[in-house]
Amino acid sequence: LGNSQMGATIVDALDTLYIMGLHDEFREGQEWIDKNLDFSVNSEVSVFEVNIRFIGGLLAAYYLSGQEVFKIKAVQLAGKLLPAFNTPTGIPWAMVNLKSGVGRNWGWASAGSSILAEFGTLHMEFVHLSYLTGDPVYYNKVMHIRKLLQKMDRPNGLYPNYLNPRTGRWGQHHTSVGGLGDSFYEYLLKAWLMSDKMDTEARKMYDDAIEAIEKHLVRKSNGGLTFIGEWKNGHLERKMGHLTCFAGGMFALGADGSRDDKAGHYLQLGAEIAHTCHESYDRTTLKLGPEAFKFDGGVEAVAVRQNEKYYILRPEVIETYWYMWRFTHDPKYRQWGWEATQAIDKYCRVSGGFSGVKDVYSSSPTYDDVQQSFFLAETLKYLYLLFSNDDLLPLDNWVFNTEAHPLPVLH
Ligand code: DMJ
Repeated sequence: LGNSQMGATIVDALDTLYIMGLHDEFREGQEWIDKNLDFSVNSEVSVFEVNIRFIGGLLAAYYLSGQEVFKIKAVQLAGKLLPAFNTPTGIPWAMVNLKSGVGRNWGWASAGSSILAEFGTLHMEFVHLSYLTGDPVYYNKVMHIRKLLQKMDRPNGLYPNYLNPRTGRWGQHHTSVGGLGDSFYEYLLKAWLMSDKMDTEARKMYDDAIEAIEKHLVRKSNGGLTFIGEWKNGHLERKMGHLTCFAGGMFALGADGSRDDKAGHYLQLGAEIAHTCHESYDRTTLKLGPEAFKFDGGVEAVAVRQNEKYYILRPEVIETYWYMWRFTHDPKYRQWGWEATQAIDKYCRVSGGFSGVKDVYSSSPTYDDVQQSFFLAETLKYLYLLFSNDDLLPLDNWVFNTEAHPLPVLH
């Protein structure tokens, strides 16, 4: 999140404080933002991360509390991101310097490509920015991205994770519902929901995308666990990331309104993904899920490589429990959420907060000494909602951005 003091944890946690009724702490955060949050810094930031954590966080805080300062800061910050769209195609750079406006991409991303989950996860926030300011510039930027994607051929109907912003061509043919792809699919569905189901173009793109995903990426393991693998140049890698576990909730959220009235099917698919992800937690020593797990050569829902055994306080599995709870009220989802709560409290709590752990299979785990801002924005919020009544942020009126910041449906 850049090399200057941006206060990510304060901004990301604001709406969680508000929802939990921690109003004194919320006011302290507001005061800090009012006095200290300054975006004219010489810092290179990720357009995607700043959008989902800062703009999403500020917009949600504004909608919940009505305090103008949050709206003003969100709009100021969005203005600083706009130079990232100055590319030959209008597909934004991954990174932008907040002061100079100079953008660039990562060299590792298929020879300097932009990433699907990054440029495809701006829509909700940008639509709200145009709605709040009356300035179409934000809306036009994200609709331009959509139009460009619609015109492109997709190998096997799948969206590759990389797109070159200079040439407008796909990079490496790698498709995933986990990292690099994930929230692009989520935002197609949520664009439709957020528009009060008027944006049928987004719904169609979502339906087309998940049909191809189900055909090519969703499989059942020998032990009967449904998983979502990764597609790499025509080959299916039988590995699923913790990040991919959000898809259980997405399938459930998209069940209503699905093509050919397959609501029951998608709710069932959501339940199967939730079950698989719960197994990935249950098969560890700490009862916390690894970053990635395999379904290969007798291995089922277990991490194989040492560098995939960590848990960094991620929310996706709990997010899926919460959506499944809202749609089914099956008590097992609260039970699973409680198991995760106890494990986090037991193994991740440290004197200054909570920390990620390096190996969920070790009985004496070491800490990574980081409390990710999404722990307060997402993990604790979804847990809180899981044990709250459905009338707290009803899904008919609110759509959560990919960082769990609730934005109102635009009726
Ligand atoms: C969060 O910043 C968001 O949920 C994002 O979509 C994916 N990664 C993290 C949480 O794991």
